[in-house]
Amino acid sequence: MTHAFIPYIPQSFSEADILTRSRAFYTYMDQRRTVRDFSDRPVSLEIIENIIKTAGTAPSGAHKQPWTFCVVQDPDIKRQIRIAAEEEEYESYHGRMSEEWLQDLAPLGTDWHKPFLETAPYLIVVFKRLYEGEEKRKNYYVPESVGLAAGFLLAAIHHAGLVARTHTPSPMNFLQHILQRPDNERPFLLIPVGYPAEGAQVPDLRRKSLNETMQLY
Ligand code: IYR
Repeated sequence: MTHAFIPYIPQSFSEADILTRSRAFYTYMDQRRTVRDFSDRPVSLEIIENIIKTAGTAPSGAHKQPWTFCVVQDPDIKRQIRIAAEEEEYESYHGRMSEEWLQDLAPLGTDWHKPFLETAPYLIVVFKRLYEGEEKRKNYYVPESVGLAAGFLLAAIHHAGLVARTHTPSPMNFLQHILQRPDNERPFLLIPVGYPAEGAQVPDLRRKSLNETMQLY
């Protein structure tokens, strides 16, 4: 069975406009920052729904769309997640992470405390889906697909005017249990979303230059 094929309706910008748009989008995306201090200011659910719909426009292996976005707004569930994440993170920062890893993280000032898991109005927990249905139909390129969707999600959050961070408690199977997810799902990323706290600070990072990241052949 093939899909019905329909004409692709191309965008029709002039070349000059394409150049301007590419510059403007870069400048806008370059302002995105991982923010670790959140305000508890509420955000309407419709905004989160639009952001997740945007994430769902990402390409995926065989168009299987192997992702589930769990949106947590319930304070009790957020608290359970914070407690479990901090337990794991405490262990990670006190022995599970190598000296080299801790040294690499030191400039960012992170530690095992994760208050944003309760402060942010929403936690989006991204799950990857390994297979589908009773017959366990396979999904393909799952980490690539879900990684792309998570990238679209972060871009949509920034575009909407909100902030996020990617949190990767390790191990993070507690998310599977707290959110009672089925066997075919595995936690992929935990992304708190909201407004930045007043006076929130970010490290003064420098991004690699084009010379360092692009090779022209
Ligand atoms: N998962 C921990 C540690 C951590 C690891 C990396 I790599 C980071 O870029 C930042 C943090 C945490 O979320 O704090």
